[in-house]
Amino acid sequence: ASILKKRLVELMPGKQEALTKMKKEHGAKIVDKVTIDQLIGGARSIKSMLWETSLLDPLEGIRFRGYTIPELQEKLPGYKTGGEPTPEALLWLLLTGEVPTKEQCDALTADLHARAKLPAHVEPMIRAFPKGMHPMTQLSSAILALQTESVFASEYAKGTSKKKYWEHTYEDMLNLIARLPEVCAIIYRVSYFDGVVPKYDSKLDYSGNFCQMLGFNDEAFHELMRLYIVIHSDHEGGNASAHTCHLVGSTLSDPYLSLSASMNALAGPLHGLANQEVLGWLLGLQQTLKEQGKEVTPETITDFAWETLKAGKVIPGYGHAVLRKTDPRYMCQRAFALKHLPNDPLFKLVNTVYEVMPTVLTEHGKTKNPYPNVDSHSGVLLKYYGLTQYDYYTVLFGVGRAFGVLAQLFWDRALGLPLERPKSVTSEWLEDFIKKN
Ligand code: AMX
Repeated sequence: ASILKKRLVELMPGKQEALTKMKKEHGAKIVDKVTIDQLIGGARSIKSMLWETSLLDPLEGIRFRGYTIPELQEKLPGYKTGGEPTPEALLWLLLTGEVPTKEQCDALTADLHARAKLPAHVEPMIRAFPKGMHPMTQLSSAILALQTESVFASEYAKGTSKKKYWEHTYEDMLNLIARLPEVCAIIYRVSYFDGVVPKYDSKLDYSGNFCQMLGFNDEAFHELMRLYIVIHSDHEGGNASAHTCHLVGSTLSDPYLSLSASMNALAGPLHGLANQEVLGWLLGLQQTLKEQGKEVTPETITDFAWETLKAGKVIPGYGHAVLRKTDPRYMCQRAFALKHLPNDPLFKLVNTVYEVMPTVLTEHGKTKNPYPNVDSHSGVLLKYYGLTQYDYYTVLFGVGRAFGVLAQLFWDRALGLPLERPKSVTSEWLEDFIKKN
C-alpha cells in the first residue's frame, strides 16, 4: 500500500474511537437552535454537519486543518523550494491533518500519475458532445462516465463489508483526482481549439502536467495553478458543492456519482460560476465605457455598478453567505498579482473596483457582506496568462473543489457517517407552530 494509505490506516482507529466516545458521553448536548428565518432562509449558519477538513470563520476566513492560507504557503512543500504549495501536499494535509514532507508529496504525485489513464469510452464521449455545451456540463457528464471504474460500486455489488467502505472510497478518490486533468484538458482543447491535446507528462507534478496538457508551458502559470487548486479546494461543509457531495455520498452513491453532483451545484451562478460572471462583468464594464467614450474611473465604475444593481442583478464576486470581510482567497490572489503582474490593466481595474464596490453595496443596503470573495480575482490571473475562455473557469474551480470534497468523503465513510436526512416542515406546520408559541 502507498505511504499515504498506511498513514490513514494508522490514524483511523483513533478518530473512530474518539467520535464514538464523544457521541456516547456528550451526544445530548445542544450546539445550536433554529429560528424560522433560518428555516426559510436556506439554513444559513445552522451548525448541523460534521466536516473535518476545513473550518470557516466569518471574519478570518478559511482554515484547512487549522492552517490559514498564508500558513499553508509557508509550511506546505512546493514543487520547487519556496514555491506555492502543491495540491498533492494539500491533499495529504486534508486527509491526515499533518503537514507532509517533500518525499511524501512526491510519492503521492507518482501514485496519481500511475492512476491517470482514462477508460477508453470517455474521450470519444467528450469529443461527441455538441459544440457549445457548457464546459461544466461536460465535466459533470465525464465524471459520470468515469464511474464505470468505481471500485466502491463494484465492491458494493459484490457484497463488501461496511468496514471496507473507506478503502474503496480511497481508491476511487485517488483515481478520480488523477483522471481529472486529462478529462479537463480534453474539454478545453476540444471546446476552443483543434482538439489536439498535448501528451500526458508524468515527469511533471500534478499541476504542471495539467497546465501543459491544457497548452500552457509558462512556469509562472504552473505556480498559479498550484495555488489556484489549493485555495479552491475546500471551504467547510455547508457550501453547495461540498454539501452536495456529502449528501449524495451519504446514500452510499460512490465518489464518482457524488462528485458529479457536487459539480452541478458548483455550476450555479451564485456559487462557482461566479468566476466566469466576474470576468464577463469586468469586460462588459470596459466595453461599455469605451463605447461611451468614458475613462475607467472610480466614478464611472460606481455608475456602472448601480446600473447592474438597478437591473435587478447581483455584482458577481461580491458578498458571501458566511464571510463578513474580504476573503483571504481574494487577498492571496491579489498578492500573487502584485508579485507577478503588477502593471496588468485588468488587475488595476479589479483594484479600483475593490476600492469602490464595498461603498456601493453598503449604500445599496441589501448584502450582509459588501466585500469581494474568491471569484472576484481568479479570472484576471487566468486571463493574464492567456487562459481567456472564461466560460471554462469554473472547471478549474471544480478540479480544486474535488480535492476538498473527496478528502471529506473519505472520512465520511471511514467514520461511518450515516445517511443525511434533515427534517422539513410545511408552511401550514409553521403557522400552527406560531399559534402555539
Ligand atoms: N450584489 C447585489 N446584491 C447582493 C449581492 C451582490 N454581490 N450579494 C448579496 N446581495 C443581496 C442578495 O441577493 C439578497 O437580496 P434579496 O434579499 O433581494 O434576495 C440580499 O443581498 C441578502 O443576501 P446576503 O444574506 O448578503 O447573501 P446570501 O447569503 O443570501 O448569498 C451570495 C450569498 C454569495 C449568493 C450573494 O452574496 C451573491 O449573490 N453574490 C454574488 C454572486 C457570487 O459572487 N457568488 C460567489 C460566492 C462564492 C462562491 O461560492 N464561489
